[in-house]
Amino acid sequence: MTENSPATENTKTVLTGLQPTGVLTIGNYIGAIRNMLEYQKEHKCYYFVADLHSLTVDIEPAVLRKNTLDVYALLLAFGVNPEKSTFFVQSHVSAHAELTWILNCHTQFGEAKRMTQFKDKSKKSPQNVNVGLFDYPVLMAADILLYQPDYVPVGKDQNQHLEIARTIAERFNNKYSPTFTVPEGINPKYGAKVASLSDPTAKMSKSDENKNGSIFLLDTKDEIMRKFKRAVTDSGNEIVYNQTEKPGISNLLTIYSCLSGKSVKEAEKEFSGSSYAQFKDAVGQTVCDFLLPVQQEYARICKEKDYLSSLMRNGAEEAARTAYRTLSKVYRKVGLLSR
Ligand code: AQP
Repeated sequence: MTENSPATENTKTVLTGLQPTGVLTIGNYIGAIRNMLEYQKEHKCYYFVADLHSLTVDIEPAVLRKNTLDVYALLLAFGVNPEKSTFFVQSHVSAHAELTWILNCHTQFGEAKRMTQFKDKSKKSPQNVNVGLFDYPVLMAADILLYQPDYVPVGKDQNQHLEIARTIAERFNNKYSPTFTVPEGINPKYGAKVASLSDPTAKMSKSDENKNGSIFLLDTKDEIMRKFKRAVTDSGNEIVYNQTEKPGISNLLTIYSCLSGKSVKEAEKEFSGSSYAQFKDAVGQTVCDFLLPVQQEYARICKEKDYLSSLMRNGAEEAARTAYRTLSKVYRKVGLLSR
C-alpha cells in the first residue's frame, strides 16, 4: 500500500528497521524478514535500513556503504515491495536525527542509563563506548514515533527500547497535547530465534567476529556447506528437538523447519535414523536451495544501479512526507519558531 492508497479502518501501521552492521544472516531472515513479508500483505508498513544506528559501532565507511546497499537490495530480492511498503534508508530522512534531539531533551539520563543493551555493548567494545551508543534508544524512539505506527514487532532484546519509546511518547503527549501514537510491541508472527552454529547458546549475529557461526545470506554454496559441516552438535546421536539438552541439534532443526516449511516434528521423523553428518548435510543443502533464487535476484537488482537509486529516492520522499508532518507538529509544540 502506498501513501496514495488510503488505509482502511482495519489497516494498522507497522514499522521495522534492520541495521547494516554486516551482511544479513539467515537469523535476520527467520526472525525479521519473514515477518516483514507477511505484514506488508495486510498493513501499511514502514521499512528502513537503519544506517545511522550502525555508526554506533566502529565500521569502515566503505563497508557501511556496501552493507547499506546490500541490505536494501536483499530485502527487495526477498520480496519487500516498495509499491506496498514505504521502504527507505534512515539517513535519507533527516527528520530521524532532528527528532532525536527533541526527544533527548525529554528523556531522563537515568532512564537511558538503565538500558541493558548499552551495558552489554559497552562491555563488548570497551574501546568505543560512544555517546551515540548511549543515545541509541532515543534515536530508535524517533525512528518509531515519526511514523505513528500502531505496532512495532520486537524481539526480547528490543523490549526495553520499545518501552522507553512508549514512555517518551506518553510524557510528550501529556506535557503538550496528543502528538504521538503510543505504539504496541507485538511478538513477531514467526518468533524463532536462530543460534550461532559455533555456539548454540549465543544468537547468530551479522556482526559476530567468528564468521563460522553465522550463515550470511550472500555466502556461497561451498561456504554454507562447510559451515554446516562444522556446526557444533551435542552428545548422543538422535535428531530430536530439546532446547536444554540438545541446543545444537535443536537450532539446526529450527533452521531446517523454517526454510523447508516442514514442522519440527516432521523433520524429526524425516531424520530419525540419520547420522548427525547426514542431517547437517541436508540442512546445508536446504539452506543453499532456499538462498539460490534470492541471491540470483539480488545480483540482478544490484546491476540496475539507477533503478535502485530511484527506489531509495522515492522511498525517502514518501517517508519524509509522514516524518516531517510529525516533526513540524513537534517543533511547534515545543516552542520552536516556524521558518
Ligand atoms: N539470530 C537471530 N534469530 C532470529 N532473529 C534475529 N534477528 C537478528 N538475529 C536473529 C532479528 O533481525 C532483526 C535485526 O535487527 P538489527 O539489524 O537491528 O540488529 P540485531 O537484532 O542486533 O541483529 P544482529 O544480526 O545480531 O546484528 P548485530 O550483529 O549488528 O547486533 C531483528 O528483528 C532481530 O530480532
